Amino acid sequence: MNSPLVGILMGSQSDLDVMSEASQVLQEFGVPHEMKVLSAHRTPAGTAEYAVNAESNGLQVLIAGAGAAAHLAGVVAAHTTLPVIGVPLASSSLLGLDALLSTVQMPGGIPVASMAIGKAGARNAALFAIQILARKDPVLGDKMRSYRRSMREKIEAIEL
Ligand code: RP5
Repeated sequence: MNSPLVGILMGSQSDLDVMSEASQVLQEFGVPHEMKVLSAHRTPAGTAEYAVNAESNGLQVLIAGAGAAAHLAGVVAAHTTLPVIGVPLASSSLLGLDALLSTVQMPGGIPVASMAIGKAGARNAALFAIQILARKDPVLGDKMRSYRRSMREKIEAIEL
């Protein structure tokens, strides 16, 4: 097994169902990745350690999904200069709006690329990570073009 290029982090095991969407996409594209439960507030030291060592461990992009007052992506981004993609999750009574604002409203200086709430966001996080990796990997670029082509062809084939 090749060493992981993408790290998928989530704040709780209860986030796994949604964040597995990102893993599935990376699997489809043949991108080696790893998944970890790391919480910005429950395991702050472990989260910081993972982020600090991510680049030297060979990771190139990090995806962080969390719900409620979702500070995971921002905390991870504070500890690395790797690109960090945040996925807001609908795990509280505010249905993800809280997590969306927490993820997207990073103060200037430490960017987090925020995706949509939930499964669409998890899927897009993986696709965005692949687009980043594809800048240096022409085979991955070809796979992304073919993925787009197949989406287009499915729509064009619809006869009403
Ligand atoms: C966040 O709190 C997690 O990312 C999760 O979405 C939410 C609830 O976590 P649990 O109480 O289910 O562990 O930190």
